[in-house]
Amino acid sequence: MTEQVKIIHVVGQTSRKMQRNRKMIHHSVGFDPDHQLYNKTSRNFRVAAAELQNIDTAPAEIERVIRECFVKSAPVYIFVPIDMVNEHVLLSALDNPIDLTMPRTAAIEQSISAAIEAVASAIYASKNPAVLVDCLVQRHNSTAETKLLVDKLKIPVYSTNMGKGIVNETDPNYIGVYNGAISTPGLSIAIEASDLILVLGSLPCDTNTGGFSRKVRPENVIDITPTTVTIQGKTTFKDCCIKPFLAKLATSLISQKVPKVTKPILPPTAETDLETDAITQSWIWHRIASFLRPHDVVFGETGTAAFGLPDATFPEDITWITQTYYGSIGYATPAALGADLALAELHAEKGNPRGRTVVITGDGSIQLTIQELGTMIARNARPIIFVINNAGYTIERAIHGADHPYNDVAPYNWQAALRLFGMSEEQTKGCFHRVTTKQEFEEAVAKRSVTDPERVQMVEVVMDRLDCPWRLLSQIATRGEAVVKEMERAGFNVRRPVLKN
Ligand SMILES: Cc1ncc(C[n+]2csc(CCOP(=O)(O)OP(=O)(O)O)c2C)c(N)n1
Ligand SMILES: [Mg+2]
Repeated sequence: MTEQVKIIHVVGQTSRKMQRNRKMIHHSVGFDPDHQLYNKTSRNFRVAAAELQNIDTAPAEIERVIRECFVKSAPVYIFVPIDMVNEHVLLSALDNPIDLTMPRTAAIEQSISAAIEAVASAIYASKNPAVLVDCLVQRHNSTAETKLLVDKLKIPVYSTNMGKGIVNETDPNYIGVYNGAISTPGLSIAIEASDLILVLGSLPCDTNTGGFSRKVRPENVIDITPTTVTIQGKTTFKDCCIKPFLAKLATSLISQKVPKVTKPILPPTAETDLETDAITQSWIWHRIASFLRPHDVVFGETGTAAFGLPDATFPEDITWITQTYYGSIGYATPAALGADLALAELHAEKGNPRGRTVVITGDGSIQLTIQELGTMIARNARPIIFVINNAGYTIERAIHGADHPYNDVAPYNWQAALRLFGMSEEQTKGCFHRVTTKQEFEEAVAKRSVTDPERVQMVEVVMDRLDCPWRLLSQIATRGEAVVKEMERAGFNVRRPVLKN
């Protein structure tokens, strides 16, 4: 729900008779158990549910919630009592594919047309407009439409931490990541000077807005959400589905009327730590960027990775998956399994490019879901997993208790992990790489087994326990001076964000 991701959760239940009789079947809660308790509990975490109690309506109910899942881009549930699986339905129910297109009524068309007219007039009347692209564009399947729009506009384009990879970051109009006061030098000044910002698919949580430090006035914004368009803080058009809206906007704009904007020239972002052999946070994200290739699916796990990777300029056509709003550690590893199986399937069945799945996770996060390595190995998935071994919860050390033992994690033997989860001794040799210096990192990522993997690759990257990306420390610093002092006492080198009122 929080991240607006499509999930179809199929939940088995006790038989309808047991439900009626409130039998004390194992896994129920309490005496006289309500067998719908878990169903009821999930109400705030879904947009639709099919409670399959009646076989006559079950096929239509399943189709209804699958459609809801796609149209609303959010989780749905299908509850299947165990006795329902023996019921029969007509095979013809499968004849017609489920309609996953966005609703198109006359009222919606009218709203979209009126919104397009208003957006176009605002753009034509502006002097130095810009575009800010955020992750809900991708979650609502509107990446292609966004690309069409920015190609047409040819004005400066920015992304957010979570919205990276949607537009081409190597395009001359792409400026960088806007994260409020926690942006690279000059960047926030450049975008905040725009008299009109088209904000697409915004997810305005703290970790995606530099702790709410964006200085953008509503009267300078056209806010295009998955379902509404608001013009400069005044008029809101409802029922504007983002996908058809952006597609139509891109085709209806008249290029000659869009103002020509001089691209802001920003100071180069200097890399630091070049003199040390050690692998540092300021070095690794740029280096990982040059490892990436078009069509890769890249996961930045919550931790230093999610805050470091926004420094990387991606090649074209990267799918960037991170979830720093909900921020549940352990997400990246099983999600990467799903992504890699999907990439293989889409390649085999539709001829899509077989991109690679690249995961950058932490030694803490991966411990929550490491068993999925077993599924990866068993199913011949082949993600490249970079495990940042910094001896614990480094992000949490920066937040509080740098030396407290609750931020330590059990030091695993990562090489043995692949073996434990089912890879043969022989294969493990070509699939595990432990790197402690920049040189070793370079050697590992130059190997063909890593660049073009045939099975799971694990690169254990050893880094200092107190090394953090500047963006993370600045993010934490938005919480106030006392927090900065605590970080500095612990030895962190904090780049203070300038928080204007
Ligand atoms: C399920 C869950 N538990 C706890 C947290 C709090 N938390 C956020 S990041 C983090 C530590 C991540 O450590 P690691 O993966 O090693 O990344 P590092 O910062 O060290 O690179 C923790 C415990 C969370 N976000 N989600
Ligand atoms: Mg760690």
